Amino acid sequence: MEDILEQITTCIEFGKINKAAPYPPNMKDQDGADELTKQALEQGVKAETILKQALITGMDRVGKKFSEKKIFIPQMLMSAKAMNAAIEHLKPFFTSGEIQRKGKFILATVQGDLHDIGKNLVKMAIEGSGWEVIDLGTDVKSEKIIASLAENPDAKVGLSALLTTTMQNMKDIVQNVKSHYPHNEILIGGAPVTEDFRKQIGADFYSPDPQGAVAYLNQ
Ligand code: B1M
Repeated sequence: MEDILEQITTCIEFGKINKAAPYPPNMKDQDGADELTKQALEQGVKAETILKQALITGMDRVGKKFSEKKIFIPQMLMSAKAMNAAIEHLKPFFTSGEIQRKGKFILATVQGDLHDIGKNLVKMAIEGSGWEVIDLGTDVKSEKIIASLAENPDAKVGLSALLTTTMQNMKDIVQNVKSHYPHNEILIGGAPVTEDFRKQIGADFYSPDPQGAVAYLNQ
């Protein structure tokens, strides 16, 4: 069992999606996260064990290397795709409740902003660490977040902004959401966002990268 879990972890770490995928070249023609996850389930390995001991471990390695600038966005996207391929096999177990999620995380790119690559990376990392992510998409107004919180009152909220102009919208959203839900934590990020800005607008946590957000949520 240890062996197949380590093989899956390696696939996530290096972005090997499936056997047909040519990337990474040194793993050509080998089974990827897709086939190995299916095989592990067929061998009777529990879905939760695969999630925690293989997938999350792989994503932790990816996040660490990304933070240390040993890998970059393209590699991280390949790992995210490999993770998605594996997660597809685990979905029925999430739905049945066999795998317990750590909590819910509402994620959005703020009003006026259409950039979603960073948000999607944050989504992958947080989902990969065992949280249920409610992705509200891009150009999201505070009303939509408040409506989502009404349905998911224990959820934490994550906001992404890429434009200096939409940072103002981030401020308005944080203040509006906090006026309705003062106890729900709000995490913020995005290229122009800083720790100083977080303090100014009253958000709870700022992270420059997805891994920091994961570490904060899991602490
Ligand atoms: Co636009 N764009 N763009 N763009 N774009 C930037 C951001 C810009 C810096 C380019 C430039 O001028 N050098 C500039 C902003 C300038 C400014 O505000 N100071 C800019 C502009 C001006 C614009 C338009 C206004 C251009 C125009 O139409 N005149 C327009 C705006 C549209 C809109 O949003 N309303 C626009 C449009 C676009 C495209 C649609 C073409 C495309 C977006 C496609 C998409 O996202 N689906 C695009 C792109 C690709 C970029 C650049 C080139 C790349 C952005 C990106 O994806 N980076 C960008 C220049 C650049 O950054 N080099 C640029 C990679 C991504 C992984 O990084 O999102 O920062 P990032 O996410 C990081 C971290 O910030 C963090 O994790 C991620 C991984 O480390 N993070 C979080 C992000 N969110 C987080 C949340 C967290 C925690 C961490 O907790 C919740």
